[in-house]
Amino acid sequence: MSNHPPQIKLIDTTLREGRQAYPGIDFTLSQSIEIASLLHQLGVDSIEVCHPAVDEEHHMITRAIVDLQLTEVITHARANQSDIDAAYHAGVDWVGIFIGVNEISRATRVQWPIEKIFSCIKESIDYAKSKGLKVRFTVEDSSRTNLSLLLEAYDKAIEAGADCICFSDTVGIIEPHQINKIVVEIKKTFPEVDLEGHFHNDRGLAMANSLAAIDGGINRISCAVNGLGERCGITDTLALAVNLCYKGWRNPLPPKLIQKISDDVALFSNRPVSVSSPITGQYAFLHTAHLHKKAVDRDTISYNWIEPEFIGLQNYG
Ligand code: HCA
Ligand code: CU
Repeated sequence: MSNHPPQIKLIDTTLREGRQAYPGIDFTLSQSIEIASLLHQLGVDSIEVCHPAVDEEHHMITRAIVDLQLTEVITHARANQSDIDAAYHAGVDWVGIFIGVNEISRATRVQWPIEKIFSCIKESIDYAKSKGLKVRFTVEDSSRTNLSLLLEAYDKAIEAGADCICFSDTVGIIEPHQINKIVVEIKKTFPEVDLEGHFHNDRGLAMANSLAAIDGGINRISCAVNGLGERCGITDTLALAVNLCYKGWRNPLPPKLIQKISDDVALFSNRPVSVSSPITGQYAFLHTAHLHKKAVDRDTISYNWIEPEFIGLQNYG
């Protein structure tokens, strides 16, 4: 890696992956607008919203977020024309096209031979590009995909004009040392391309994998407020942003905004944040033992990894 600090883009998918956190979760239009506006104030680089082909509500919310003109908007589409049309009609800048290529995907999802999947990758990206969309191409279940097959799929996508490729740890199975090596390999093969990582938290490793991927050269991380997402969720946008500030890779975040956006998303999703959650948990900077309290009174850094004021907290114990 070069000596320059990495420039990491935060691709917040609270309004797409977060909407999949459990059956029945639903952000209303006004809640979606509120979340998108706060994400913009927080400085995320891209807002991922819905899957417009699903239904009229997804379409309407995507369109409304686009119309706010806050920042780049990306929406989800399967690798077919009608999903891409739905994304296009919602007015987004980017479409995130995803498909799996490994045996598990072929047995349980599309059930096509690999050659047909490859032509589908090419045709769908060609089509999206012909509509003037920017394309992120994700290999679903990248972690359980043999590296040469993964690189072949990315190669087809890049050849067809994909603007970004995405490694997805769909089932949250990869470990930090593994993702680091894979990212190095992908960057060696495609040094110029933007590379995103999407890490699920099933083994509690989403944040560690995100940091290890950044260390390997990835430049975009998919994340969601309060870590919302299917099953155990994905990398938490707020904790990631603070980690990046701590490492000197992002500017400090606007004070108080972190707590506000976390509280709003917790309320709208009906999913309270655990009191011991990093950064946003009520006890993240609380001290109990007498020894700890005394030391913190002398200097807050004695028992904290960062100054609580760094993230705009005034009230802590
Ligand atoms: C999904 C799967 C996905 C896709 C990620 C992406 C995953 O919800 O359909 O498109 O970048 O975890 O692989 O969220
Ligand atoms: Cu996911």
